Amino acid sequence: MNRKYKYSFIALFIALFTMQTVASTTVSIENVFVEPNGNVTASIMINNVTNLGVADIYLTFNQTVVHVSGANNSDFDFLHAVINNSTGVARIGAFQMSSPGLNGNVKFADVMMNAVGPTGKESVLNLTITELKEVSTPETSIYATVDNGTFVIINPPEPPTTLSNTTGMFWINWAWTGGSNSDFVDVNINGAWVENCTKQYYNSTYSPHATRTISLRGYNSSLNKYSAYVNQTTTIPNHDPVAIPESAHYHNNVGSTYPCKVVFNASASYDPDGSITNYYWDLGDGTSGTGALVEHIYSSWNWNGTGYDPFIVSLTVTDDLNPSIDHTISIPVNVYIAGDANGDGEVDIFDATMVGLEWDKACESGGWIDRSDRADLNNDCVIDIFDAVIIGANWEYTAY
Ligand SMILES: [Ca+2]
Ligand SMILES: [Ca+2]
Ligand SMILES: [Ca+2]
Ligand SMILES: [Ca+2]
Repeated sequence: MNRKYKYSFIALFIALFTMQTVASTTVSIENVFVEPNGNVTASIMINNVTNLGVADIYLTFNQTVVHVSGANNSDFDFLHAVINNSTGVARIGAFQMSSPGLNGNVKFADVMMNAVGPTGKESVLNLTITELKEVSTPETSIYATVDNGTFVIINPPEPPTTLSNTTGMFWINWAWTGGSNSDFVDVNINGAWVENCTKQYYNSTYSPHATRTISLRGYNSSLNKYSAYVNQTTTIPNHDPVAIPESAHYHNNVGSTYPCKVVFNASASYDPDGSITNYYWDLGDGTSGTGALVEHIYSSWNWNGTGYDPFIVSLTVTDDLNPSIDHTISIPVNVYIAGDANGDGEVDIFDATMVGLEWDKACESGGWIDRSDRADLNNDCVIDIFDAVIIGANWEYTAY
């Protein structure tokens, strides 16, 4: 490459490089959104400028939509605006009186505007450059492109509607319908922000019986404005305890002369969202007891003429919240006369046979069936000579 071509190449390279990196000067006004009858300020910017000394710019607008009330906050030493809202023109002039020229991104003016049209209307904010010149002698014009803006009248955001909730034992789910003109809903729980969302629900887990207040408001990003809050307070309700009465002995015998003690056990009962604080047993024969474990000896039986009627034993459990919730479950408990294993109202060979068939069975053996319970006349959880003795001692006794 000879010297001449070499320098031409360098010059071309510098020219291309300069074109790529130095953006042209632009005069722009931002898009603005405003509520009906609202006020807003939009900035006219002169960007990427060098040694700027004078600017004379027309802003034209639809005067049925927007009026201009003034212009201020210029980076220039001097600013003056002539506004005609009946024709929709604002002429704004500015210059540097004594200071050097402005460089970079220059704020020409903040333009204050009022919405005079109805919601949904908009107006182009049209810029026309009459004069844009450097501080120099002679004056040098600056070439610039224009970027117009839009003035839009929109309604403010509305709060969400139809706010409702459902609860489980450990959760609350709120659901709603988003209000109009909202870009998202701002979700707060007990006054603390949790999220901004476009979905129409919020789920969260809480401890049982928790009380939470949800506060929602809509947000419109064009107006940078929130709606009023809509609030709802929810308490997860108390859930019922579960009474579970159990006994190893559903077939019992009168125990006033020959021993037969029943043990009722409520310890499998539970409260799914708390604890059991009280156990009450109605033992069905006019007596009662309290506690998870209750022992009782029946001294009477119900003979209805043809057979025994069971005693109805009721367990009521109470949970730990105030107000508490009770839950009651009843179980039938058979009580026969001493020695009556098969429950036919007579003490005879059939009872002795049943004891014989179940001989040596024990409560924990795994072979403890309904018939074993019947044969265990003294409820000591084993079928042995002491049960046989009770039959012998009551031989031919009847329940009637
Ligand atoms: Ca409960
Ligand atoms: Ca019998
Ligand atoms: Ca028994
Ligand atoms: Ca026994």
